[in-house]
Amino acid sequence: MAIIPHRLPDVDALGSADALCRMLRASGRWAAVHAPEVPAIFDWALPAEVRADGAPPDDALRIAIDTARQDRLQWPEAVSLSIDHHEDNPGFARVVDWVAPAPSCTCLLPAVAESLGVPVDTAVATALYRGLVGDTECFRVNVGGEAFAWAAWFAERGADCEGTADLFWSRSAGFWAYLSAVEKGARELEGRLPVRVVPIPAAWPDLFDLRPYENALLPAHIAAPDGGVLAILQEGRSGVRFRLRSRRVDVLPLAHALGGGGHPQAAGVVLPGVSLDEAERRLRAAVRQVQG
Ligand SMILES: [Mn+2]
Repeated sequence: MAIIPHRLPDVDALGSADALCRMLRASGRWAAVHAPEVPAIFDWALPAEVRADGAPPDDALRIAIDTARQDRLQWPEAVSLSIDHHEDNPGFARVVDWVAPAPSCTCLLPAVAESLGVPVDTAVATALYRGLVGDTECFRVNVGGEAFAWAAWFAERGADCEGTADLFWSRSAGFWAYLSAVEKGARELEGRLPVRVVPIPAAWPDLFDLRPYENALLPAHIAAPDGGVLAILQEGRSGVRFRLRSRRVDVLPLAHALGGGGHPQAAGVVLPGVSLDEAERRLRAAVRQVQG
């Protein structure tokens, strides 16, 4: 079985893939994760022993993980099964789509272990816990009783919470300097839907010598405006990545207007080939569209 996460995979996608692979192997099946794209900052989230090189074998059953749309998969051909927690997943698997709302995709996997009749060992519990920490941005978004209950469940099964805390929580001097520079560049868009725009030039993460995962934690440190949306526009080598966050406003309509998706409190999109200025123009147009 070939497990395929989405492009630009995050810790939830990689942790879900890692855990699912271990469960399938424990049940006596051949399984591997086919993820040619793993960002260097998340290399720790997908151990070498579950990775496979190249395309999935022709006779492998393909399983999509943590992915809302088929064309977002690292291998975008048809899949037989799909396991995902995104509310806006339309269902694209040939055989079974298992799409259920959950704080992270890893929260769906204990049920898979149960149906396969395999235990959740410490390696699996750690991968599941890491996915939950990643998708809730260290228990700050999509968080509540359900997320805490899963955290407790993973911890009870031996998840390495301390090690995970080190991976996610340590901050370098460069990070604080980066955050300070990022804050200075923030602007407010006035309107019925207040939007705080935070543009970040491509050179900055290297300039400030960020550590693994620090950039991904950025949204947790920047406040959204009252009753409004935080929009972080991060310039990369090939375009601009939008991260949209809010505590009280559903950001999905705005994400959809930009061609993206995600969750009501945390959504995003990557627009290839656009500059920061163009990204901001597109954001303003999308805001006008959702304000009606
Ligand atoms: Mn996820």
